[in-house]
Amino acid sequence: MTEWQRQEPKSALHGGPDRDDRKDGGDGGAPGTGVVTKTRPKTKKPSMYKVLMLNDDYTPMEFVVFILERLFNKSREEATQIMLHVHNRGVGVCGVYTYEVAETKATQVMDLARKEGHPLQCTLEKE
Ligand code: TYC
Repeated sequence: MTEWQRQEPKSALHGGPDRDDRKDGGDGGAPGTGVVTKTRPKTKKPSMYKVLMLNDDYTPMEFVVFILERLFNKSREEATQIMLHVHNRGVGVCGVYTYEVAETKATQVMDLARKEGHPLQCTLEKE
């Protein structure tokens, strides 16, 4: 389990780098008479970003399906559904990732498309 997934307070008995084991309460009192306190490190879930694919009139359907299989690990069936959704509705979700992964995927889509002479475009949307 990663740090940001932890829901329960950590036991003071299980020390980490943030452990405060000053048993005198930090007040300089008699040793062994203080209260053991425990602070949790401030951790946050990473923000997630949708990679959105936009429709256009020129990119071949088969190329879009290929991209969804190759870069977004979709099955042929799932890729075809997403492609048709984008074709019919104008925009669709390819996947949801942390920022750097989403940015990289969107760039890879557009680089591959441009190499093949297709105008396919992707954008990111914060969830
Ligand atoms: N509209 C394109 C066509 O008819 C197919 C297409 C689908 C293009 C999805 C882009 O994101 C896209 N050839």
